[in-house]
Amino acid sequence: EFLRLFYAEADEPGATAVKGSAGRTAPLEERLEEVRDEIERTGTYVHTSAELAFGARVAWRSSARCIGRLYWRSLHLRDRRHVVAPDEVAAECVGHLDDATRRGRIRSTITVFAPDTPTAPGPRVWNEQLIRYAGYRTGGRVLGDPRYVGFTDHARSLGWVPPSPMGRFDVLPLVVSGGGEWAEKGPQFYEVPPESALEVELTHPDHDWFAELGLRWHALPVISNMRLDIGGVSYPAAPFNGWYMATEIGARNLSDSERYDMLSEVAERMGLDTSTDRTMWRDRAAVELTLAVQHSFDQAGVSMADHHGESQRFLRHLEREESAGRTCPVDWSWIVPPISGGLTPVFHRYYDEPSESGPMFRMDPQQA
Ligand code: HEM
Ligand code: NRG
Repeated sequence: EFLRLFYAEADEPGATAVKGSAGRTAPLEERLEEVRDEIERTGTYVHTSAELAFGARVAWRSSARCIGRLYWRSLHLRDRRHVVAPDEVAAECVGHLDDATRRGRIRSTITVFAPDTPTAPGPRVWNEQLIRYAGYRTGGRVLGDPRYVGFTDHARSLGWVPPSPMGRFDVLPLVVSGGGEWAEKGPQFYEVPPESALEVELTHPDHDWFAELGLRWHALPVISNMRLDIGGVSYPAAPFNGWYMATEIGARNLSDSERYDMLSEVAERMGLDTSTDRTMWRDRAAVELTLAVQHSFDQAGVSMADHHGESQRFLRHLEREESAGRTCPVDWSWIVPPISGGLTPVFHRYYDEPSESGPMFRMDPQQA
């Protein structure tokens, strides 16, 4: 099914970008024969680099929760299928950060490590994202990101020592287990070099006091705990990134009561009446927080989408997919932004339901 899709789309006009630079490809029937034969002999088969790049791009195109899919053809592939040793996996993850960040001119990038095979598992990255902040339980409260209290404990049990003094934005180490012969060894931790984790300090365009909150966020969202499945081959480690949309940080990570929970502090600094929900102090604070995120990233020259522009681009993507004769799976509850939903065009319609076939990213039950 995958190979037929690859060959069908590679023959479409404008598809050279999809096919990659591998040049001449064997005709479909020849390739199918070759793959059947390889599976007979080895129990699996090896994708050509053009197939891998296409598969990764189609996995992005199929991600029903992603609003950023218009540029799915531009995903940059780092083919690291030969890498299984944990030291090298960690080094390549840092290489990914450097290649993708480009001092703020972010490039959508995926690094694909060795797949699972019938004889050996591929390597694994246990972090949810390559850059995340530690959470420390201190008495009844949490310092840092409460979402990562469990992961932080795990890293410490492996020997990781937090910075002293501990802070609200301490970058967690990478936790990696190797593939192949390394698989037995169990996970090891690796510090992320500070110069590879670009961060933006948050300020507000109108409120000078905002900087005093001491908030910041990392520039690059690199999801590293999703498995990439292409044509029956499963890649357990395939970290990928695009860039942030401001609402993800402003209206969720810094606002959610289970995360940094900043709304009441922001509202109080704004001088709002927080004694009743009916003053809508939460709503007003969430907008200002998101505005501060957008403003700060823009000032720092770090790529970032806004929910209005990205919603429009997403509808263009839907039109294009329709013109290409494809359905586009969409999960409404993830696509509609967490603030001002009804002010964006993605709110006001229904979509095709997500399907479970073709290349895709999926949450690993072991890591979910
Ligand atoms: C989810 C935006 C690039 C795959 C999302 C979400 C947003 C988003 C806002 C929802 C996140 C949430 O609510 O927590 C963007 C933007 C991109 C981009 C602005 C800029 C280029 C990519 C790329 C890939 C990708 C390059 C893969 C190659 C996904 C997947 C999810 C997702 C798999 C669902 C994650 C989950 O289930 O937790 N994206 N994205 N996105 N995106 Fe994108
Ligand atoms: N909300 C998460 C990130 C999820 C994916 N978002 C992206 N992906 N923009 C957070 O860290 O806030 N991407 O590949 O660009």
